[in-house]
Amino acid sequence: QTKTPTKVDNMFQNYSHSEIARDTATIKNSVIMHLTATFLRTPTSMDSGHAYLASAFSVRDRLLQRWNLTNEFHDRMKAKRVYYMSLEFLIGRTFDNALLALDLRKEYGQTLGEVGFRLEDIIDEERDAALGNGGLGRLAACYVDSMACSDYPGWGYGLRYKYGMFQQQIINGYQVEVPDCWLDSPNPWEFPRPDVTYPVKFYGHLVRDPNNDDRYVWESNVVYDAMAFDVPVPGYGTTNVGNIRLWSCKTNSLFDLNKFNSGDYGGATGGQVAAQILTDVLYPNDNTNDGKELRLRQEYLFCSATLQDIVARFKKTGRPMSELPELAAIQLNDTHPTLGIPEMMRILLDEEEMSWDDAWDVTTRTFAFTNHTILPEAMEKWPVPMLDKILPRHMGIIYKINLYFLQAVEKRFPGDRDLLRRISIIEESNPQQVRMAFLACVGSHKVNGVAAIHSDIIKQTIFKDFVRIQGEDKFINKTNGVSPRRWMNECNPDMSDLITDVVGDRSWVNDLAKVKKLEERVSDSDFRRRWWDAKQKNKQRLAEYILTTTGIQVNPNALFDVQVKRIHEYKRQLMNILSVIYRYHCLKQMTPEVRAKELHRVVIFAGKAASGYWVAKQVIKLINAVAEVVNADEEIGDVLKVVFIPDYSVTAAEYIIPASDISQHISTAGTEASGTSNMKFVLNGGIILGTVDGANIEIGEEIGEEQIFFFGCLAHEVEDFRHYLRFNQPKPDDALQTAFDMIQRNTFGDGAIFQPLIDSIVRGGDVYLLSVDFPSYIQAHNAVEDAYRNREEWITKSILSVARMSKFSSDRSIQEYAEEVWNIEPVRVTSCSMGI
Ligand code: CJB
Repeated sequence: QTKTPTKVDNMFQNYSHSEIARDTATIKNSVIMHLTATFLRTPTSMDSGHAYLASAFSVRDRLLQRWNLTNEFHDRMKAKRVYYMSLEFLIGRTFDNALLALDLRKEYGQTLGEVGFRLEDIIDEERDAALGNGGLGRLAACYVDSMACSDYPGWGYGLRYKYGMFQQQIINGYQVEVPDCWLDSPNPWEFPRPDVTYPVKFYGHLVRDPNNDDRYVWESNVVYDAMAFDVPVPGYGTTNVGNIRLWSCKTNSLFDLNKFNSGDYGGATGGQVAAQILTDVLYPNDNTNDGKELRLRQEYLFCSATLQDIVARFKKTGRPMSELPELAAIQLNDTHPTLGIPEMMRILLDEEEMSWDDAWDVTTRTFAFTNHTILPEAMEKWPVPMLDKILPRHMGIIYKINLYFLQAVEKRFPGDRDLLRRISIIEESNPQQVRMAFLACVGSHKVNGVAAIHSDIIKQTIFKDFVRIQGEDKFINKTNGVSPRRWMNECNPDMSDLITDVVGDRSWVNDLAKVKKLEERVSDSDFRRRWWDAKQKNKQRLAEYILTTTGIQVNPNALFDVQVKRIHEYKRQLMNILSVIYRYHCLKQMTPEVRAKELHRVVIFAGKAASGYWVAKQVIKLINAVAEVVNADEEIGDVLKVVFIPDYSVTAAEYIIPASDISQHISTAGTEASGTSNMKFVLNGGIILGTVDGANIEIGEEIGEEQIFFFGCLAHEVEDFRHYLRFNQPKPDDALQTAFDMIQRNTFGDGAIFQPLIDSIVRGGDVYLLSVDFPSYIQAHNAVEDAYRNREEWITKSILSVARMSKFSSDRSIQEYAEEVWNIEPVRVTSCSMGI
């Protein structure tokens, strides 16, 4: 269908045809324009902070032009969109990413050079957008990146936390949390949209429609406004620009002038404070649920604003609500946005006046749900009284969803009371609890895990009954992936240039299958040397980073052995540091001559512990205590160094990951749903030392078992070991016992403070099976050393690994979701395909 162009269309067409200016004169003008007009500075008074801001705003202008085109185009094409709902987006920095996507890095480097700055220093001025805890939030960021780069019409939806993930300082070896005031300086990467604001209600009471049992009016005086901020997501190699829409609570209308006039200044602003708190801070919990009322309100504010926005956009098409699933797919990133399901039902029933059955049909065809963990402590449950008080309408809807679901099950499996109790969305505890994973499952047409083993495990455990009731086909696997843009091209320029040489151009960045070509060069000695040199350069860069952040000098020629991730008992950083203690012991036993022949090793840790997670914080203290003693031991010198890099972040990861020789992914089998840093390390030529868990397994399948060091018990053995250890004392082997003894003999300061860590193994049932896996872990370490000593063999492993890793691009994951879950197609935006 074509329509007669209007004047406005013609204007837009001209605008859309205007290509992004690339000449340095224009770029320089735009930087100076922002410097002077946006920041009231002059070129002579420009510092690097303002050089960053002015450059970033000038890049943003170019992105926004494409952003407008993309969204206008998708609207015109009536493209089906996917909405990725996530309480977390761990974006990191955007400037360098945008420069690479727009292919303007060289031009900006030159422009900045002309006014006396190095691009690298300017890039370093940017603060991370750390709106997430760890893997789950970073996955969301990689997924919107892939949607943008693969031309899928998709948006992320999230919250604009005023304080992101806390900054971690290490004081006296302990973690100290400092608020992350990331919005203190101007943020070029967000675009406020005061016109996109929705009211979100809380509390109140319900008035039933006298003519319809399924319809209510929800009356409440507690209404907050959620306002949109759009974060552009640069597509690489395409004009498509994606979007993350983040909600922030607006407080202006909540100022109480009457109270102010009567002198009650606190009261006048009280409403504002209460509202603002909703989007103030990211809960710093990874893989745990602490059930706080404020978190529930956060989740609802997010879901309500998002659903209202999606419905409003759909209604602009003029199509009946029953067709919503043809234009919108909604993916729930874990259970955190599950209230979207009852919220959708509320809108369809109470506002759109649909029947229950029609509304339920639309809802279940629109939503799909990703589970990211089976750890019991992470399962979201909300007490019924709390939900009922805050969201009375939703509680009623959830009851009814549950009632109809249980009735249907009872019909198919008559008389199975135990089955009904097991699958009920309402847990019959005191108080009753709403099981969010079950609600998400019942309200979705597809449920997926994030790696093959994890998807199998959820079918055998939490969703076992649901598989029987709802059919195998509903439960699928979507193995995670990571963005090659950020996690190769951006963070590892030297290796990326090498790959580009082999492939012939840089198209592998959007089509990772092309890295397969590296295999052809595995015997090319010149190529192998350059491959090794690139890794050495990255190690040198990390050594400098370590020196600046910790003051510790490390030798870049040593083996870099890295474990960076959230600190959690199931990830077993404790097992790692205990093995370091044992290594230290062994080194101390050697004569200087023997010791001199030992492989030099730098053991690098980084990661944050949730503020309330005492055990995890003690592990950080132990690592730092060991580091202090080992690093100061002159006898040991460079043979062993231990480093805890503070304040792990996306940006820190971009320094650390390309520099690893070996990285550790050593969760107890069956506990790490997937892991994604394992993929990043291998994509950067590092080798994995890991358990048979999560995506490690599929990585091993892809790259070949010679390229990965596996150890430890298998997932199906875990239950038996745990059962045994509940009733029997664990039997630490000599190595583990030696590590305990050293701690208890106060080798690393007062051993008493670490006794609870030892007790968690010897008295607490050793839930994470450290005593079981320790012997094979030590053996695996020895195998790693032997392999690393053979440099040629090691280089071969490294090249072959990267060559065989294309499965782990998030582009592959997103394509699978698009085809099997969302039913959406790529829509390539070209300026001349505007169809005007
Ligand atoms: N994950 O980061 C989190 N937070 C949670 O609350 C639950 C799970 C992680 O999600 C990643 C992305 O799927 C997984 O790779 C990782 O194994 C899992 O722990």
